[in-house]
Amino acid sequence: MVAPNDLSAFWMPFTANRQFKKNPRMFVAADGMYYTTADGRKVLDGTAGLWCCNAGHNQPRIVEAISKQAGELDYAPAFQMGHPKAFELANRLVDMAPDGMDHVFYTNSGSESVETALKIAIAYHRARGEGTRTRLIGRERGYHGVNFGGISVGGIGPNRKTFGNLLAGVDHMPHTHIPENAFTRGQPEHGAEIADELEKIVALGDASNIAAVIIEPMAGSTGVLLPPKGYLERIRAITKKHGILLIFDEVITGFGRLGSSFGATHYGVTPDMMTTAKGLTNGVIPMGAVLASAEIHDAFMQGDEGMIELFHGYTYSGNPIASAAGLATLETYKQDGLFENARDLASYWEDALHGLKGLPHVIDIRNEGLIGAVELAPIEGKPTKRAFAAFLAAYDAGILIRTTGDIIALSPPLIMNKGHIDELIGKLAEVLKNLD
Ligand code: PXG
Repeated sequence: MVAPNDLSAFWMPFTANRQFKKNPRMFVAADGMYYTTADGRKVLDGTAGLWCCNAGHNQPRIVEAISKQAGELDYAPAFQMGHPKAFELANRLVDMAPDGMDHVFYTNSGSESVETALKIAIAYHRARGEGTRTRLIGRERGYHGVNFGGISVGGIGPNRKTFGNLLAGVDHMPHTHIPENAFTRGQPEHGAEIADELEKIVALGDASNIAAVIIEPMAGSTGVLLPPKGYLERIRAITKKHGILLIFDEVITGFGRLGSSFGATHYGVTPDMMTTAKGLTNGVIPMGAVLASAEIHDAFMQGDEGMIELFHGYTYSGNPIASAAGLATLETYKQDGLFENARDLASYWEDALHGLKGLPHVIDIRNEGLIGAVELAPIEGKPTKRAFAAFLAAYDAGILIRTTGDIIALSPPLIMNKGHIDELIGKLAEVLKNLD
C-alpha cells in the first residue's frame, strides 16, 4: 500500500523528478495574481500558470459556470450528438477571430490542436484533388506540443535526440532570432528576409508536394523569439503564392497575451488556420480549438450528406464543462477589458523589463504585449543551470517565473496592475543581483 502523500507514483511531466521529489514545491491554492504554497507563502504568478490563466486565478464567473454546468449536463457524446454550449462557444470564437476564420474544431490541448490542424491541411488538399500535397514545413526552435506531428514540425533538438526520426516529409525554416536584435523593445527591425528561406524550400521540394507551413506568430516556449518587422507578411505572401496553407500556432499568443485577441490580429496577418488552447478556458479545464477558414471547411462539405466529412475527433471534443469554462472565460476577457488592460500596461511592462539591463549575466531582454524574456549567459559547460538557479531563488523570493534553456520567460495574468509589475520585476532584479 502506497501512502497517499508518497510522491513516487506520479511521473511528473517535463520535470526533474528526482530533484523535485527531494525538495518539492507544492501549490495548494490560488486567487487572482497569487498562488499559495503548502507552507502558506504567497507567490506572485509571473507566468499565468503555464501561459494559460490569462484571467487570473479563482475567477468567480468561471468557477460558477463550471460548477453549474457539472450539475446540469456533465457530458454529452461528441460524435453525432451535440449540446448548445459547444455551438455557442464556436460562434463567440469566430466573432473574436480575424475575418475569414469561420469554423471551429475542438480538441483538448495545444498538442491536439496542432495534430488536428496538420491532418486537416493534408485532408483539405486531398479533398480538392491535390493529394500530392503532403509535406509539412515548420521552423527551427518552433514548439508545437508533444505529439508526433507537433514534434516533427517543431524545431527542438532534444525531441530528435530522445525520440528519433519522427514524421517523414518535413522541412524546417530557420528561426528569426538573430544577434543584431539584442535588447530590442517590441518587434525587431532586422530579419524580414529570413522569410525568403521558405522560397528556397519550395523551390527544392516543389509546391505541388507541400501542404502547409506552421509557425508560432511569436515563438514562446523556446524563449520568446519575436517576428522581425515584415517577416510574417512575407511568409503569408509566399504561402499564398504557392497554394500552401499557413497555420499560426496561437496556443500562447491567443487570448490577449499580446494585447489583442490573437497574434494574427496583433500583427495584422491572417493565416488559413489557427491552433489554440490554454487561455481559451483560462487553463481551468483542458480544451483546445482549431479555427479554420470557410474555404478549408467548405472543401470537406461535399458529396453524400449522410457521410462523415472529416475522419477525426476526440471523446472530449467540445466537452460541456470545458465549453462552459470557455464561454465564461471569453465573457470575462470582454467584461473586464483584459485585452485592453494588457495593451495599456505593455509600455510600463516594457520599461520595467528593460530596466534589468546591466544586471549580472543579462545578455538580452525581449518583450511584446505582456510577454517578457530575460536571457542569461549560460554557466560555461552547464547550460540551463544558471536560469534554473534563478527559478529556484525566485520561488523562494515569492515570484513564479519560467525558464527555458538559460532564458527566463514571463507571461503574467492579464489582470495584473503596475504594482504587480513592480513587485515581479523588483524581486527578479534582486534574484539576478545575487545569482552566481
Ligand atoms: N503550441 C504552442 C505554441 C505551445 O506553446 C503547445 C502547442 C502544446 O500545448 P499543450 O496544451 O499540449 O501543452 C504549446 C504549449 C513553457 C510552456 O513554459 C509552454 C507550453 C506548454 C508548457 C510550458 O514555455 N506550450
